[in-house]
Amino acid sequence: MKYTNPVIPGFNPDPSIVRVHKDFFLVTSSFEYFPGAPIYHSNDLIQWKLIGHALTRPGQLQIHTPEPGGGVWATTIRYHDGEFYIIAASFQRYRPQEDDRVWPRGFYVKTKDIWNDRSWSDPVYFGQVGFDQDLFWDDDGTVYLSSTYRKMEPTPGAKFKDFAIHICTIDLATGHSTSEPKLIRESSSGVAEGSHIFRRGRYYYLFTAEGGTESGHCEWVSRSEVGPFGPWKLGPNNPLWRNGINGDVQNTGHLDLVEDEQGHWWAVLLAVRPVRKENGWEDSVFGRETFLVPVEWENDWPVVNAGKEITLRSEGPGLYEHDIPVEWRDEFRGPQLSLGWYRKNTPLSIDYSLTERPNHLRLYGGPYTLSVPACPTMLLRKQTHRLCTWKTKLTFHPASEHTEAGTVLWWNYFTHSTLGIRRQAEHRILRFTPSEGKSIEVCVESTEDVVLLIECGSKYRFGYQTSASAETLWMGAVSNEVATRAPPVGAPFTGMMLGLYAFGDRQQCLTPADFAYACFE
Ligand code: 6LW
Repeated sequence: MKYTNPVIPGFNPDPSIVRVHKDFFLVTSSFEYFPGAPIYHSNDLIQWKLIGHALTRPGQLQIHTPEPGGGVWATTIRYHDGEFYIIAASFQRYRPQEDDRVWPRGFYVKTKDIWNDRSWSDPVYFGQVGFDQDLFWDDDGTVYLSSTYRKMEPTPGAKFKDFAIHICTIDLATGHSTSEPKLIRESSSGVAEGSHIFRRGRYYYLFTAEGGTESGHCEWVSRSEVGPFGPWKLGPNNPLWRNGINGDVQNTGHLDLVEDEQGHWWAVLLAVRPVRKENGWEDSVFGRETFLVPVEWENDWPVVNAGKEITLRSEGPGLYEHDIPVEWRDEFRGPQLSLGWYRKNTPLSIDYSLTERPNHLRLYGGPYTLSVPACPTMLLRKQTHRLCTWKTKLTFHPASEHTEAGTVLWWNYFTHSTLGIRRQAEHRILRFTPSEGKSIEVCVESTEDVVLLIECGSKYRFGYQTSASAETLWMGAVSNEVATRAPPVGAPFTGMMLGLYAFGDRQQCLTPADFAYACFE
């Protein structure tokens, strides 16, 4: 039956999935955002609901001045013996050329109660460096850790990174290695990563994401009759499928597998939805999203999506059409912030309240502007639909000229556009600051609240309403191309977010910013 991809729209890359009875749980990478490792739940693989995060405490995740694309990479979720495990690595910097010897060590957190955010353990770090880690429990109880890092002896003349899959056994309680790491997969593309190991019948399977996460992205499979150390034999049809650079779905790869209760197999994977423009392709504003495709087995080899290119309309047994509504609204009825709001970085202090002014989100702007690598007072949500309007209503009466509060279109700390209220001498002004080009100001003398809007589509248009003008007054726009500029350092691994902020420049904002609601329409 037909269904629509992506099944989890908005920036949700590197999906990993597990089933426990009738419940599917899926985790995606969160990069520089906090809380980390979002967990989604579904009973039918089509309707997914965010149920919490595995990394909610500063004791589990310290991200302070990351480059864009730093933070939590490729999470894996597994279930063993009544406990859920989420495995991750956290990068402060993204510099593929940097010294491998100081790469992060991956870690796992675990819980018996996946429905309770707070129940996840402190991290247990692995004994070796790497990223895209996977844990595999063999029938005899041995636990294998596979991870990606650069080969100790790179191929002479290799152009690219020589990212390769290494495996060792570990002591689960301590994370310590109990065997020498063995290289089990390197790719002629120079990049093998995102390993996942499974057992099905008499074979072990090793899935690897290859060719890098951009246009060369693809997925390979090997199998072994002996065990996770190999020998591994490559499948007859690698890569398992290939999406070109001319379709509505591109850069596909990094898959994880699950079997449903009826015995059907499925893969979740990442892909991007670029937008066709007259003279070529525009980058995706969403970043890399979570797609779902059926898997069949032929001669004990997996056939993903019948070996065909992955499209926005897909077909699979038992699935159905479901439109994910664009409408979403938060009226800050407290006392807890609802799920799906993210901070950039691990916050250093609690700088908001949902109780001080009832039915409002009150932000006490901290001393960092949005353009520095540190943690600003800013709450963000992922853009999931191309055509939508983001809207909020703000009360803010700044006493200082060095403070501002408003709404933001957020790509990273180099590229973001804001519409915010400031003070300029005796005037209260609204300033639109596009990520490139000159800012524009208007006076909003009245003491009233201001409604701020960002209309999303083929460009992002910024406007406002006051009670003096119920009509929207548009202040300017940024093109999608400008809004998604690649950062000068780091990597464009994330997707567009929209949010609320308040800041002082090197000083705290002494008057609070109160938001009455935030919504997508
Ligand atoms: C992910 C790795 C990758 O960990 O991108 O290019 C990283 N490679 O597989 C972030 O998604």
